[in-house]
Amino acid sequence: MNKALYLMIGGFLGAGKTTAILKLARHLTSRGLRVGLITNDQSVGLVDTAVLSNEEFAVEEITGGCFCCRFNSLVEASDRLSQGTRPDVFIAEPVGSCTDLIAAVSFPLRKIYGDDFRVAPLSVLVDPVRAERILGLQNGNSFSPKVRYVYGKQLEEAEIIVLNKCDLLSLERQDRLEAALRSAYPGPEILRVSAREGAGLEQWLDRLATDDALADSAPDVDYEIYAEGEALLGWLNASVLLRSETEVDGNELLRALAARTRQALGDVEIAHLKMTLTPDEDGGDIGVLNLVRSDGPAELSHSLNAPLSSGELLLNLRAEADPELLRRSVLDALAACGCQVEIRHIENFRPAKPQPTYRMAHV
Ligand SMILES: Nc1nc2c(ncn2[C@@H]2O[C@H](COP(=O)(O)OP(=O)(O)OP(=O)(O)O)[C@@H](O)[C@H]2O)c(=O)[nH]1
Ligand SMILES: [Mg+2]
Repeated sequence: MNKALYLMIGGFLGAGKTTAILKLARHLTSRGLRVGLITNDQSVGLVDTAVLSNEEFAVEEITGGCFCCRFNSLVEASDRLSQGTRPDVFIAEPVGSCTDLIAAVSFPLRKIYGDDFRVAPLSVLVDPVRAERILGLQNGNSFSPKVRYVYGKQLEEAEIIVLNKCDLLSLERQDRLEAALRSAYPGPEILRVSAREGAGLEQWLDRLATDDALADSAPDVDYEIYAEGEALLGWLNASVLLRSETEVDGNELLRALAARTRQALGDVEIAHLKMTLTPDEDGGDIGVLNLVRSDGPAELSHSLNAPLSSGELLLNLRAEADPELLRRSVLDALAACGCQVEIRHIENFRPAKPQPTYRMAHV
């Protein structure tokens, strides 16, 4: 029996992992392969799961901690997918504030489950505008040093750096950013893609399908700094029922919620605000809004086709701020949205210190 291919698509919050996974999954399906997707978060109510399930791919989610800290859940999720769809290719999206994936996930998978899976090189996606700011190539809001430590560690352990969203940058800016990345992180190959436009995906997928994981040792990570950096990011997940006497434009509703949340957060740096709105009435329609930095545009990556009178809103917010401020900002925005609001679940917290199930510095 052929081994299943295991792809892990990492990268910081908002880099475009879910978008890329969706596109890769479509490519693989069109090549006649079965795919199984695995999402991950510290808490429940995941926008990513809603987005990926909407396309009817088999999706398992791991909540309550990252892959590293819930390694056995990752393997169980893969088993469940195997029993159902029997995927030829698994694609796993780790939490965007997570690092040390080589030591805590890739190596244990290779060492313990090497007979079941062929583990592909770890791809780390990069949002170019975020990266330009972190590398000092452009001015603009960014994160504090310990959050940037986590960001840097993600790139240091990358086996392939995937410069995503190239549609946003001129060729000149792409060249400058690639040179800066190459100088700071000389090891990995750098690919340029636009997950949204589909550019460069075939080439990336070919690399993933043909190359085995390359690393034989993992970078050192200072878990104290990593834990502090991750905990500087406030986390909020909410699941809300919205109802209105008259039909409303769900796309405008999402835009208004994003605008009010951003305004209430003041000068806090947003890592990712993402929402889905799923109407009760209609099968298959979904609205998805993303905001990946405080001064960035709020983007409807998926628009609703028709107005709605009731639906479920999932809202996930990650920003460098006190989680209580996140909660107040989101509740204020909901209170002003003009709909009846029934909160089914809301949770705000700082991620706990990561404690990996395994940590193998070498394989
Ligand atoms: N312009 C452009 N936008 C993109 C591209 N890929 C993703 N995006 C946008 O980036 C935003 C974030 O995308 P996601 O795929 O949700 O990012 P993510 O890395 O999964 O985010 P987290 O799961 O929160 O870490 C969305 O608005 C996407 O539409 C791209 O190639 N070009
Ligand atoms: Mg995602």
